[in-house]
Amino acid sequence: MNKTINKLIKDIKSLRIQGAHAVVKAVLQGMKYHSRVIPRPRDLDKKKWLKEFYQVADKLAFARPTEPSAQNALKLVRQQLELADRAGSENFVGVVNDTLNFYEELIDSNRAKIKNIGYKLVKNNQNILTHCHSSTVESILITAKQKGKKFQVFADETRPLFQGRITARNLAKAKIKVTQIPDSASGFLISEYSGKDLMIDQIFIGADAILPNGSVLNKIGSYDIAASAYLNKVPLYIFGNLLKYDTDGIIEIETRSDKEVWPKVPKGVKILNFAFDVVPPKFITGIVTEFGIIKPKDVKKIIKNNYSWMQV
Ligand code: RUB
Repeated sequence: MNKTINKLIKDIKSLRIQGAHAVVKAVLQGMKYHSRVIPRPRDLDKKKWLKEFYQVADKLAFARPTEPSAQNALKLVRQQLELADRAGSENFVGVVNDTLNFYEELIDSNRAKIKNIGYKLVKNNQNILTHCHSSTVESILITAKQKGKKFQVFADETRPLFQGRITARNLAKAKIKVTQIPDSASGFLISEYSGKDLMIDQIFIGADAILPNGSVLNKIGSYDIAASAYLNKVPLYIFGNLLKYDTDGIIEIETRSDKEVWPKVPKGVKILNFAFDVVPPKFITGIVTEFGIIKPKDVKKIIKNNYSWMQV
């Protein structure tokens, strides 16, 4: 495989590129680049070109298995290539690039819509808890700050790879009052036992995958936070565009290397290192999407009305 693509896949797998948004953007760049470096279909047999393209495109789209947004991009490209092929076109490179540019513009415009809707949820003097590093949540909080809202954020560390530090650092840079807490402190802060000053008013987390039944996959630890939120009647909002929809609802939850948890694990100790977990619909107050703040039960219908191509 080409060196550039190899490096890209390595960066995605190692989390040098992390978060669904950054991952899908990198995958789109990789697919476009690859379509340009394989010899043109007229020099190569068309079938051979497609085979070469899909071999690498698949690897890119599934570099993180729990990222349907990247996989949906490939689905759309596949549909467009099939149409072009049937119409006798040889301009496969053009089709790949146009389709992925369209998809990328959709991601960007969805993000702008979510930002506009989302920052209004932030109220003055609130304590907001977030988990891991979601660039979508981060953009909401920064926008709220820019709009003059006064609030503070508690960001958990997110072991084992500490993506919560990225969040804390970026929010501090944006002059948002931010406190980093160990993951094990989240439940306590969500509960009333933490006291009036510390108790969390709202929880904002991102999404990697949104399933047909309205449940959401996000960084491991989301379930615990969501369950505490439900128990204490603290609103939990998920921020994510519906291109993260997983049509099958049986998406694989990525498990990662033992070494991330304990580099020199003693003999006889087993490690279990899930990258993500599932937040069930009943724990979710609302999913902030490009189509507004929706209820989990409405996800499927909204996909059918707006992104019907996903289900083909
Ligand atoms: C990151 C994570 C983020 C979502 C959404 O996990 O769970 O909450 O990907 O991110 P990891 P975004 O660090 O394992 O990639 O809002 O940027 O799409």
